[in-house]
Amino acid sequence: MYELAAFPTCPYVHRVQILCHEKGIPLNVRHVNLKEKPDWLLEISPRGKVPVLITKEGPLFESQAICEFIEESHVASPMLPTDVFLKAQCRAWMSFVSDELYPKAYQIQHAQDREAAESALSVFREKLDILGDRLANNCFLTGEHFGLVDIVAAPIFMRAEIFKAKGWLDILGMNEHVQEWSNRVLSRPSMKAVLPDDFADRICQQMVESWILSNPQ
Ligand SMILES: N[C@@H](CCC(=O)N[C@@H](CS)C(=O)NCC(=O)O)C(=O)O
Repeated sequence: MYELAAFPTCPYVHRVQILCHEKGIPLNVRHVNLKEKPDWLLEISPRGKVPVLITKEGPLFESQAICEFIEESHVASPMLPTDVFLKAQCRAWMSFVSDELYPKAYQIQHAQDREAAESALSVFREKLDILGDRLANNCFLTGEHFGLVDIVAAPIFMRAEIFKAKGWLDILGMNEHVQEWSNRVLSRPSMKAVLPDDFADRICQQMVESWILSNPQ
Protein backbone atom coordinates (compact mmCIF):
# COMPACT_ATOMS: atom_id res chain seq x y z
CA MET A 1 0.00 0.00 0.00
CA TYR A 2 1.20 3.52 -0.73
CA GLU A 3 2.09 5.75 2.21
CA LEU A 4 1.38 9.48 1.92
CA ALA A 5 3.18 12.13 3.96
CA ALA A 6 0.35 14.59 4.51
CA PHE A 7 -1.15 17.53 6.37
CA PRO A 8 -4.93 17.60 7.13
CA THR A 9 -5.76 20.92 5.40
CA CYS A 10 -3.21 20.84 2.56
CA PRO A 11 -4.99 21.28 -0.80
CA TYR A 12 -2.15 19.51 -2.62
CA VAL A 13 -2.48 16.51 -0.31
CA HIS A 14 -6.24 16.53 -0.93
CA ARG A 15 -5.64 16.20 -4.68
CA VAL A 16 -3.83 12.89 -4.13
CA GLN A 17 -6.39 11.64 -1.61
CA ILE A 18 -9.33 12.49 -3.90
CA LEU A 19 -7.70 10.71 -6.84
CA CYS A 20 -7.03 7.56 -4.77
CA HIS A 21 -10.59 7.61 -3.43
CA GLU A 22 -12.00 7.91 -6.96
CA LYS A 23 -9.83 5.04 -8.17
CA GLY A 24 -10.40 2.84 -5.11
CA ILE A 25 -6.71 2.82 -4.17
CA PRO A 26 -6.00 2.43 -0.42
CA LEU A 27 -3.61 4.97 1.09
CA ASN A 28 -1.83 4.97 4.41
CA VAL A 29 -1.95 8.69 5.32
CA ARG A 30 0.79 9.85 7.71
CA HIS A 31 0.21 13.40 8.97
CA VAL A 32 3.26 15.47 9.84
CA ASN A 33 3.76 18.61 11.89
CA LEU A 34 4.85 21.18 9.30
CA LYS A 35 6.06 23.57 12.04
CA GLU A 36 8.44 20.92 13.32
CA LYS A 37 9.19 18.73 10.34
CA PRO A 38 10.43 15.24 11.16
CA ASP A 39 13.85 14.22 9.82
CA TRP A 40 12.31 11.40 7.76
CA LEU A 41 10.23 13.98 5.80
CA LEU A 42 13.25 16.20 5.14
CA GLU A 43 15.13 13.17 3.82
CA ILE A 44 12.48 12.32 1.22
CA SER A 45 11.07 15.76 0.35
CA PRO A 46 13.59 17.99 -1.45
CA ARG A 47 11.55 21.15 -0.67
CA GLY A 48 10.45 20.00 2.77
CA LYS A 49 6.83 20.00 1.62
CA VAL A 50 3.92 17.57 1.63
CA PRO A 51 2.55 15.60 -0.13
CA VAL A 52 5.17 12.92 -0.65
CA LEU A 53 4.02 9.52 -1.91
CA ILE A 54 6.16 6.63 -0.72
CA THR A 55 6.10 3.95 -3.39
CA LYS A 56 7.99 0.68 -3.76
CA GLU A 57 10.19 2.46 -6.31
CA GLY A 58 10.97 5.33 -3.88
CA PRO A 59 9.49 8.65 -2.68
CA LEU A 60 7.76 11.01 -5.09
CA PHE A 61 7.08 14.72 -4.45
CA GLU A 62 4.88 17.36 -6.18
CA SER A 63 1.16 16.61 -6.19
CA GLN A 64 0.69 16.76 -9.95
CA ALA A 65 3.56 14.36 -10.63
CA ILE A 66 2.20 12.05 -7.91
CA CYS A 67 -1.29 12.16 -9.43
CA GLU A 68 -0.01 11.41 -12.93
CA PHE A 69 2.10 8.53 -11.57
CA ILE A 70 -0.97 7.05 -9.83
CA GLU A 71 -3.13 7.61 -12.90
CA GLU A 72 -0.66 5.84 -15.20
CA SER A 73 0.05 3.00 -12.75
CA HIS A 74 -3.65 2.20 -12.17
CA VAL A 75 -5.56 2.09 -15.41
CA ALA A 76 -9.01 1.32 -13.89
CA SER A 77 -11.32 4.38 -13.65
CA PRO A 78 -9.21 6.55 -16.00
CA MET A 79 -9.02 10.21 -15.04
CA LEU A 80 -7.26 11.49 -18.18
CA PRO A 81 -8.23 11.01 -21.85
CA THR A 82 -6.19 8.46 -23.81
CA ASP A 83 -6.05 10.70 -26.90
CA VAL A 84 -2.63 12.38 -26.77
CA PHE A 85 -3.88 15.81 -27.83
CA LEU A 86 -6.71 15.82 -25.29
CA LYS A 87 -4.31 14.59 -22.60
CA ALA A 88 -1.85 17.41 -23.40
CA GLN A 89 -4.75 19.86 -23.23
CA CYS A 90 -5.61 18.56 -19.75
CA ARG A 91 -2.00 19.07 -18.66
CA ALA A 92 -2.19 22.65 -19.94
CA TRP A 93 -5.33 23.27 -17.86
CA MET A 94 -3.71 21.73 -14.78
CA SER A 95 -0.80 24.16 -15.20
CA PHE A 96 -3.24 27.03 -15.58
CA VAL A 97 -5.06 26.06 -12.38
CA SER A 98 -1.86 25.51 -10.38
CA ASP A 99 0.09 28.52 -11.66
CA GLU A 100 -2.68 31.11 -12.00
CA LEU A 101 -5.53 30.22 -9.63
CA TYR A 102 -3.82 28.69 -6.59
CA PRO A 103 -1.51 31.65 -5.82
CA LYS A 104 -4.40 34.13 -6.13
CA ALA A 105 -6.67 32.00 -3.93
CA TYR A 106 -3.90 31.94 -1.31
CA GLN A 107 -3.52 35.73 -1.52
CA ILE A 108 -7.28 36.25 -1.08
CA GLN A 109 -7.34 33.95 1.94
CA HIS A 110 -4.37 35.58 3.66
CA ALA A 111 -4.66 39.24 2.57
CA GLN A 112 -4.30 41.52 5.60
CA ASP A 113 -5.91 44.67 4.20
CA ARG A 114 -8.70 45.70 1.84
CA GLU A 115 -6.40 46.71 -1.01
CA ALA A 116 -4.53 43.38 -1.09
CA ALA A 117 -7.78 41.38 -0.79
CA GLU A 118 -9.61 43.31 -3.51
CA SER A 119 -6.70 43.26 -5.92
CA ALA A 120 -6.21 39.47 -5.54
CA LEU A 121 -9.97 38.91 -5.84
CA SER A 122 -10.25 40.91 -9.02
CA VAL A 123 -7.43 38.96 -10.72
CA PHE A 124 -8.86 35.67 -9.39
CA ARG A 125 -12.26 36.43 -10.91
CA GLU A 126 -10.68 37.21 -14.30
CA LYS A 127 -9.01 33.79 -14.20
CA LEU A 128 -12.30 32.17 -13.19
CA ASP A 129 -13.90 33.64 -16.30
CA ILE A 130 -11.30 31.78 -18.36
CA LEU A 131 -12.31 28.54 -16.63
CA GLY A 132 -15.95 29.54 -17.19
CA ASP A 133 -15.34 29.75 -20.95
CA ARG A 134 -14.00 26.18 -20.97
CA LEU A 135 -16.97 25.05 -18.88
CA ALA A 136 -19.48 26.71 -21.21
CA ASN A 137 -18.85 23.83 -23.65
CA ASN A 138 -17.69 21.07 -21.32
CA CYS A 139 -19.34 19.57 -18.25
CA PHE A 140 -15.93 19.22 -16.59
CA LEU A 141 -12.55 20.90 -16.79
CA THR A 142 -11.13 17.55 -17.94
CA GLY A 143 -13.66 17.56 -20.80
CA GLU A 144 -16.79 15.49 -21.20
CA HIS A 145 -16.05 13.40 -18.09
CA PHE A 146 -14.89 14.12 -14.56
CA GLY A 147 -11.14 13.65 -14.20
CA LEU A 148 -7.77 14.86 -13.06
CA VAL A 149 -8.11 18.54 -14.01
CA ASP A 150 -11.26 18.70 -11.87
CA ILE A 151 -9.45 16.98 -9.00
CA VAL A 152 -6.48 19.36 -9.23
CA ALA A 153 -8.80 22.39 -9.12
CA ALA A 154 -11.36 21.17 -6.54
CA PRO A 155 -9.50 22.03 -3.29
CA ILE A 156 -9.70 25.78 -4.07
CA PHE A 157 -13.45 25.48 -4.41
CA MET A 158 -13.78 23.55 -1.14
CA ARG A 159 -12.43 26.69 0.52
CA ALA A 160 -14.66 28.97 -1.56
CA GLU A 161 -17.66 27.05 -0.20
CA ILE A 162 -16.57 27.75 3.37
CA PHE A 163 -16.11 31.47 2.59
CA LYS A 164 -19.64 31.51 1.20
CA ALA A 165 -21.22 29.45 4.01
CA LYS A 166 -19.63 31.69 6.64
CA GLY A 167 -20.95 34.78 4.85
CA TRP A 168 -17.43 36.19 4.27
CA LEU A 169 -17.28 36.26 0.51
CA ASP A 170 -18.97 34.76 -2.52
CA ILE A 171 -15.96 34.26 -4.76
CA LEU A 172 -17.75 32.38 -7.51
CA GLY A 173 -21.15 34.06 -7.47
CA MET A 174 -20.48 35.98 -10.63
CA ASN A 175 -19.67 33.05 -12.88
CA GLU A 176 -22.56 30.65 -13.25
CA HIS A 177 -20.65 28.05 -15.31
CA VAL A 178 -17.99 27.79 -12.61
CA GLN A 179 -20.55 27.73 -9.81
CA GLU A 180 -22.53 24.93 -11.48
CA TRP A 181 -19.35 22.95 -12.15
CA SER A 182 -18.24 23.47 -8.54
CA ASN A 183 -21.59 22.16 -7.23
CA ARG A 184 -21.29 19.11 -9.51
CA VAL A 185 -17.75 18.32 -8.47
CA LEU A 186 -17.99 19.03 -4.74
CA SER A 187 -21.04 16.77 -4.38
CA ARG A 188 -18.93 13.69 -5.21
CA PRO A 189 -18.33 11.37 -2.23
CA SER A 190 -14.54 11.55 -2.75
CA MET A 191 -14.55 15.29 -2.00
CA LYS A 192 -16.24 14.90 1.38
CA ALA A 193 -14.24 11.79 2.26
CA VAL A 194 -10.86 13.54 2.32
CA LEU A 195 -11.78 16.50 4.51
CA PRO A 196 -11.26 16.40 8.27
CA ASP A 197 -14.51 16.87 10.26
CA ASP A 198 -13.25 20.18 11.61
CA PHE A 199 -12.06 21.46 8.21
CA ALA A 200 -14.01 24.75 8.38
CA ASP A 201 -12.69 25.48 11.90
CA ARG A 202 -9.15 24.76 10.82
CA ILE A 203 -9.49 27.12 7.85
CA CYS A 204 -10.83 29.82 10.22
CA GLN A 205 -7.83 29.32 12.50
CA GLN A 206 -5.47 29.76 9.55
CA MET A 207 -7.25 33.04 8.71
CA VAL A 208 -7.20 34.80 12.09
CA GLU A 209 -5.20 37.67 10.64
CA SER A 210 -7.02 37.83 7.33
CA TRP A 211 -8.90 40.92 6.24
CA ILE A 212 -11.79 38.93 4.75
CA LEU A 213 -12.61 37.17 7.99
CA SER A 214 -12.93 40.46 9.90
CA ASN A 215 -14.70 42.30 7.04
CA PRO A 216 -17.40 40.01 5.65
CA GLN A 217 -19.10 41.29 2.48
N1 LIG B 1 3.70 22.44 -5.51
C1 LIG B 1 3.58 21.58 -4.34
C2 LIG B 1 3.05 22.42 -3.18
C3 LIG B 1 3.02 21.64 -1.86
C4 LIG B 1 2.86 22.59 -0.66
O1 LIG B 1 2.99 23.83 -0.78
N2 LIG B 1 2.63 22.00 0.53
C5 LIG B 1 2.55 22.80 1.74
C6 LIG B 1 1.35 22.41 2.60
S1 LIG B 1 -0.17 22.82 1.83
C7 LIG B 1 3.79 22.51 2.58
O2 LIG B 1 4.23 21.40 2.68
N3 LIG B 1 4.31 23.55 3.23
C8 LIG B 1 5.42 23.42 4.14
C9 LIG B 1 6.53 24.35 3.81
O3 LIG B 1 6.47 25.03 2.77
O4 LIG B 1 7.48 24.42 4.59
C10 LIG B 1 2.69 20.39 -4.70
O5 LIG B 1 1.88 20.52 -5.61
O6 LIG B 1 2.85 19.32 -4.08
